Amino acid sequence: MLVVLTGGTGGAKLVQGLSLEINPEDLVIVCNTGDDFVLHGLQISPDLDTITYTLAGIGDAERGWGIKDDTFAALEMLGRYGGETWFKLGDRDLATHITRSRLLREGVSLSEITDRIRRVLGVKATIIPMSDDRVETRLVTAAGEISFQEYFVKRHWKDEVKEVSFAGAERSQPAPGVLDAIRRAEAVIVCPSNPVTSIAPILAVPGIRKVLQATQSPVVAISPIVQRLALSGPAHRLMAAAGHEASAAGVAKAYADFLDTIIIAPEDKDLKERIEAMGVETVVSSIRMDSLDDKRRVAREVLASLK
Ligand code: FO1
Repeated sequence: MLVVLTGGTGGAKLVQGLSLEINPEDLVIVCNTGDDFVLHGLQISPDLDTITYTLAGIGDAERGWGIKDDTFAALEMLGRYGGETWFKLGDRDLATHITRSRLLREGVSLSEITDRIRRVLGVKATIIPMSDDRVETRLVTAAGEISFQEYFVKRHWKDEVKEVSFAGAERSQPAPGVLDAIRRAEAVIVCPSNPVTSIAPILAVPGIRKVLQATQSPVVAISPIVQRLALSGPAHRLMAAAGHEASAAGVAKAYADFLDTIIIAPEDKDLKERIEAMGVETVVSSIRMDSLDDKRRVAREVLASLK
């Protein structure tokens, strides 16, 4: 069994590749929920949904989020009522948020709801939120403190970020099964997700970092940064805000206390020596995942690095 730590879009590409290269029943995916928020009175969990829809084969691969061929009639009507329309919730996607919100109100945990949704959608891999408790990624900007989705979607990651924090993390507990899965895993894979807003929230849940440090099994990460730029999104800017160098070496350093191997892009091969001096084995390989073939090839590269 392999454990995968992931956020949404970037991580979903590797998760999809892995699910096609090994038996998906052997995958336990621990997913960031720091991006979760409430909109229209509904509990939205973007990363859980992106991973679930991708593995169910209904995700919109081009956008990287939502359901393919979804329509937006409800959103248009919500706008007419004066509701917020900056976060594009599709009609079919809304059914997921309505169901999740109803079950949460009935007292069902987020991890149980996530498991029910993935089973209904025919996903064979196990998907677990990092925690059933509310942990919220907050960003301090010149415009004040805002949530991740306000920063990312509403304000198009234009603000300069001074600080990133995870409200509620210190009181949170890992969701049932997370620590045990990491302890029993043959290997742990850290996806090429944003180290600051996708992976750091997972690591901020008490206990998770400690079991990663303690495991004897290999832990491998794929750099989400190539030549100081994120493969997608604002990871390079947020790395600097969180006090890390915005490079594959900065990613290796952020994870060095539990990481055995990092896979970096050929453009960054000059960083290999510096990263290996941190005690992290460095594999140089193409890590861009634009096509399904790329996703499978990177997945095979990750699996080969575990041997
Ligand atoms: N990202 C956007 O850039 N714009 C959107 O309107 C948007 C809507 C959306 C709806 C449902 C969902 O599950 C995800 C959605 N995302 C959207 C993606 C999301 O904001 C981010 O990709 C993740 O939170 C980052 O991992």
